[in-house]
This record gives sequence, structure tokens and C-alpha cells, in this order.
Amino acid sequence: MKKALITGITGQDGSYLTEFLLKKGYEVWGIIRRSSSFHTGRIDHLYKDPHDMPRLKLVYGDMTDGTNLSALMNEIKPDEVYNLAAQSHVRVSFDMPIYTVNADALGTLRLLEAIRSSNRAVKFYQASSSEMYGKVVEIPQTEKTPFYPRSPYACAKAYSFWQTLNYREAYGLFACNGILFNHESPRRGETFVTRKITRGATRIKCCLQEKLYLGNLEAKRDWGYAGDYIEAMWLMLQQDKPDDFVIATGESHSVKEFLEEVFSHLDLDWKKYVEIDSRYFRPSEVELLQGDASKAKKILGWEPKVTFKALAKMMTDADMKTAGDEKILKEQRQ
Ligand code: NAP
Ligand code: F7E
Repeated sequence: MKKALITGITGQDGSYLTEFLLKKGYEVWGIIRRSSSFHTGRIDHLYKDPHDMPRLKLVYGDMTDGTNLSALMNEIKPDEVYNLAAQSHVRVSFDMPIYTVNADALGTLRLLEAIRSSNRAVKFYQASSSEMYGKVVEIPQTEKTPFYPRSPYACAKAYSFWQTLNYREAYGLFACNGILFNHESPRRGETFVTRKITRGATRIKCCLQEKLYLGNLEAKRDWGYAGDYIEAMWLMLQQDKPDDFVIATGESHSVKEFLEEVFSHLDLDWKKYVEIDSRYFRPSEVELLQGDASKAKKILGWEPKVTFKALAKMMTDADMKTAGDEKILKEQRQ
């Protein structure tokens, strides 16, 4: 039985990847951080009773603690490591640049060193990001497009990209960078713009809130579905040789278009409810991202399945149910 270790297992991608690998018959180990409250909501359905799912094991760890990562590597002896852990919010990275770089850049290096010193043939996946293209120098962006990072988060991810490539070339590690463009789902963190919109719009529909405060509505992103993208991570580690791949839909849409899609699905006019709040602007913005995943299509046989429209509908429908439940609870309390 193959063993996978996932950092960031409690996050959006971690939860989908765990489901996927368990279905493939893997034993999955996940690193979780100690927290004063429960934060395993996205994987609880896989872990309710440890006896039901003996192939999923959670251990405590943190990307800022290299000793702990080395000990886990030696204890678990994984065949594949998926490094998904990160302080992943771009706006927050301007508020916490040092922590972001510690976890997202040095954290990757700590993990790579833990693998190297374990002297085992481990396959490594690094969650690289389209944010590295930042102020883009060409459209669309491919594996050959130079990086121009525009935030502490993007700089940290660019550092990790190069370290991953360097461990591949210097030490022969089977290490791959997945350069994933934005991918969303009903499990997306609620402070990222798509989920903030679907949560806000459905709560407005249920009369639970009156306004939705947002920042730059003109920014354009290449938005795909997380459930599609995690398969690409796994595919990269099943190839004969390690490489780097762009994973994207090839389409770019503005925040405004996403708003239109969601509010019109709920028969609402977004202009009546959305207000601009400068707190959500970034000191330097990434205006447009659009990926070209031709290499992934050719070599991995990977293609996105969920369209922009279907993604917006999927997320809105899921949040409509949550808002409906919230409304019933509120009425029962009154
Ligand atoms: P996410 O939902 O924010 O999840 C991040 C995960 O990292 C959580 O499990 C979090 O744990 C964990 N984490 C944060 N800091 C940590 C630390 N110091 N030590 C250990 N764990 C830590 O992110 P996601 O959307 O699933 O993205 C997964 C990865 O892909 C991230 O590296 C992200 O930067 C990258 N990425 C994401 C996208 C996207 O569009 N989603 C695109 C490209 C790249 P807690 O639950 O304890 O907070
Ligand atoms: O912002 C604009 C904002 O925070 C998208 C992360 O997963 O994808 C994600 O990073 C756009 C930006 O995602 C609000 O200015 C407007 O232009 O949803 P986001 P992101 O910054 O693209 C990349 C690929 C990653 O790697 C990251 O980990 O939307 N925007 N108004 C807003 N954004 C937020 N969050 N909140 C607003 O109110």
C-alpha cells in the first residue's frame, strides 16, 4: 500500500486530495497544527471514527518547525509528499510578511531538507501558484513565462518553486511544481473572493445580511474547480520523470463577472448590495491571470471539467443550503 503525507490537510485542497488518495487505496498521513478550537471541519467526514478509516492518520506538526518535520519524515516513511501547507491569503501576506515567508518559503526548504536527510526515494509535490506571474509579462502564462511576484506570498512561493527545482537538479529528488491557477469550491476559505461572494449573496437572499463589502472588482482570474485540480497533483507524481506544470482553465473572468453570475442565479441585482471598501485593496495588485495548461494536457492527459458558470452555480447552491439552515436556526432562537 502506498503512503502519502500531506501538509495542509485541513485546507481546501488537502481535503479533496485526501478523499482522492483514500479512494485510490493510499494510506494517508496528514499534518495538522495544534489549535485552541477544532479546525478539521473539511476532513471530519473522513475521520469521524478512526476505526472506520484506519488509512487516514493525523499527526501534529508545523512548517515553521524543521525538527518536527524531520522526525515525521523518519517516522512515517512516505512514498509521496504533497506540500500544500501555507499561509495562503495574499492580502494577509502584506500584514504578516515575515510569518508568510517563514511558513511558505522556509517551510518548503525545511521539508525538502527533511526528505533529503531521510535518504529515501520520496516523490515531492510543491503547491506553486499563478501568483508568481504577478504583473504578467505575457498572456497567457505558461511554464516558460518569467515570474514577477507582487506580494510577500508570491515572493515566498517563487522561492519555494526554485528550491523544489534545485533539489530535483542537485540531488535527483523526484520533485514537481504544480503551478496552479485559482481554484475554488464549496470548501474554499470564506475570505477568498469567490466564497465571500457566494456566502454574502446567499445570506442577502435569506435576509441574514444587507450589504457585501468588496475591493477591486476589475481584477481578472483564471478560476477552476479544486476537485479537478487535485487530480493533476497526483498525476504529476505518477510520471516517469519529474517536471513542472501549469494547471488552469485557459479562461479569465473578472470579479465583477463572478458577482453577476452568482447574484443573477439568485435573481438579485448585485449593484444594489455591493459596496467598495478600501480595506480589501492590496498595496500592489495582480490585475490579470490566464493560464495555458497545454503541457499538462499533452503529458498528463489532464483537462478541467467544471466550467466558470458551473463553478459559480455549484458554490452558490451549496452556500444557499448553509444560509437556509442558518435562517432556520435564527428563527428558532427568536
Ligand atoms: P488553504 O485552504 O488556505 O489551506 C492551507 C493549509 O495550510 C491549511 O491546512 C492550514 O492549516 C495549513 N497551514 C498554514 N500554515 C501552516 C503552518 N505554518 N504549518 C502547517 N500547516 C499550515 O489553502 P488551499 O486553497 O487548500 O491551497 C493549498 C496550497 O496550494 C497552498 O499552499 C496554497 O498557497 C496553494 N495554492 C492555492 C491555490 C488556490 O487557488 N486555492 C492556487 C495555487 C496555489 P490550518 O487549517 O491550521 O489553518
Ligand atoms: O482574490 C480581488 C483581489 O483573495 C482574487 C489564493 O488561493 O489564488 C488565491 O489568491 C481577486 C484579487 O485570491 C476582494 O484583489 C476584490 O484580485 O480570492 P482572492 P488571490 O489573491 O488570487 C492564488 C492562485 C493563490 O495561490 C492564493 O493562495 O479578488 N478582490 N474584493 C478581493 N479579494 C478578497 N480576498 N476579498 C475581497 O473582498
